[in-house]
Amino acid sequence: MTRETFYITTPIFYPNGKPHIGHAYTVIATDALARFQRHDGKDVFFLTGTDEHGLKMQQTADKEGVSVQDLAARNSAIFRTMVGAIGSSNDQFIRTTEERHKRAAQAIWERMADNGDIYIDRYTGWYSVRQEAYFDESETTVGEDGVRREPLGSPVEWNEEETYFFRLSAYQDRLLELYEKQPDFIGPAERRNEVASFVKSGLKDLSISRSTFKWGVPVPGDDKHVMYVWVDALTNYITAAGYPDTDNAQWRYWPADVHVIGKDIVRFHTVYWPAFLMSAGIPLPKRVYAHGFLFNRGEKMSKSVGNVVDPFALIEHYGLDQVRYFFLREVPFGQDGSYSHDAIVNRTNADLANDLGNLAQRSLSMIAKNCGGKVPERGELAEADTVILDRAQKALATAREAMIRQAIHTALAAVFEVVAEANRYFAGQEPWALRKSDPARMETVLYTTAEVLRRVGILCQPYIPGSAEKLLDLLAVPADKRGFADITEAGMLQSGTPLPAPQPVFPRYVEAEDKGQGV
Ligand code: ME8
Repeated sequence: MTRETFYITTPIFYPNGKPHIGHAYTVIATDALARFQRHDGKDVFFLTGTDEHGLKMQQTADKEGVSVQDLAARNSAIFRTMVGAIGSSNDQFIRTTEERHKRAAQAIWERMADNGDIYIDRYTGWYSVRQEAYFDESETTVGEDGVRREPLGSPVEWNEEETYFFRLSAYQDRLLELYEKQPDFIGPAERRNEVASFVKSGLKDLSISRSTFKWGVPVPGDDKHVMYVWVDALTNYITAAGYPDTDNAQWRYWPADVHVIGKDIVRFHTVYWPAFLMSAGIPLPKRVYAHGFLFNRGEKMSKSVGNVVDPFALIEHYGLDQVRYFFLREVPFGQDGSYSHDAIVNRTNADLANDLGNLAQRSLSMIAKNCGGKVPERGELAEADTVILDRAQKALATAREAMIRQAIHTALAAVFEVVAEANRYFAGQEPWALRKSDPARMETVLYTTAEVLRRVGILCQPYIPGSAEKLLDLLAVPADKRGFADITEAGMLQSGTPLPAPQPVFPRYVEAEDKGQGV
């Protein structure tokens, strides 16, 4: 039987500098979404990578006195290491300087040209190198320092050259129809409204080539020009799916189920990208989801303020699953969020060390001491037992519904509500008191707790994969019995199965002089 496919992407990042926590955040969240669908039995393809062309890359290389190829290779390697360090389960890491990508970008260009949507003309206008985007004069303002800036604050410079244009204006109606007929195409809903009103206000044709520098994919048939970096960048999503070889098995993943992006690049993904695809006759992605921005103690991260957080340092300091858990649980996905040392410590100590960690530690040590280190005997289940077991089962349905609309925090909250409830169950049943009065009942209570932990462990895998694995190992759950499909009666723990010696799963974060006040 062929499994349902699920294709999910992150943006590809500019390797003009080192990765920061904002990049790591996007990858962590996308990884949780990808892992969720894998555990749910889908044939998942998860893509991330680096966007290596464009003027910004060229200018950074010139400033650093290195070749742009070397700059791209050096920083792309750091992004790749960062992606590994945050536990990303991406299936590919694409670089836009790869040969296969040049082929795909030239192929989509040719399809758009064949469709009559590309023409050459003179371009005059304002360009922001930082955004790699053109702005209408009416969108720019001149500051007190005499510098003209675009709405997000980066300087723009006057640009005048002969370029190729894409007939974006011809797609206005089809784009509006897309947002109307497929309301899920853009999430969250407020982003869809912004995009729709932008498109309604009128679309101009888009300049899609540059001839003043060489660092890009050559325009087919005119190598005086390189493609505008966004034409090439967006195409990465189909390159990795095998384009233009659409009879290749890899093409089964296209169209993508969701492009996860930050809110800064919504216009590129929901206006330009679908218009390019419509022009080239390629199916559109099913959804684009824009998350919010992270702020350091409420302040915007910026190199000049000096509060850009290095993801490697954060993981080193707090632990990988602690960092993943914090960002996924604390920040409602789609909204802006803030982080600080205290918030990370409070959240992870309360939920991971106290709630989940203590429950696992207390119940598993009791089992080791009182049940011969084996899964306890399951006697007849009382109502309290079935209630908590059912809750753990129902959390799966809640998580499924939430994850398909990228409400990661809602899914995770549902799992941790079960943990809180299981703590109340454990305290209320007092298995330590039953040890003498009713040992059979004690075994059933410990069995139920262990089975709830098995379900919670399976459900936690997308978010805190390392710790979930540790927990499932402590419960002797076989590696091939950890899918969501195993959260059933049939998958329940078998009484008498030997268990390994219990170990703590989540260390508590303790303030130490030498650890400092953190990152
Ligand atoms: O835009 N908070 O690359 P980029 C949260 N190459 N997320 C943040 C963030 C923050 N403070 N800062 C950055 C590009 N991000 C293009 C994309 S895609 C075909 C081409 C994340 O290196 C967020 O996902 O500037 C944002 O969209 C992305 O990094 C921008 O990365």
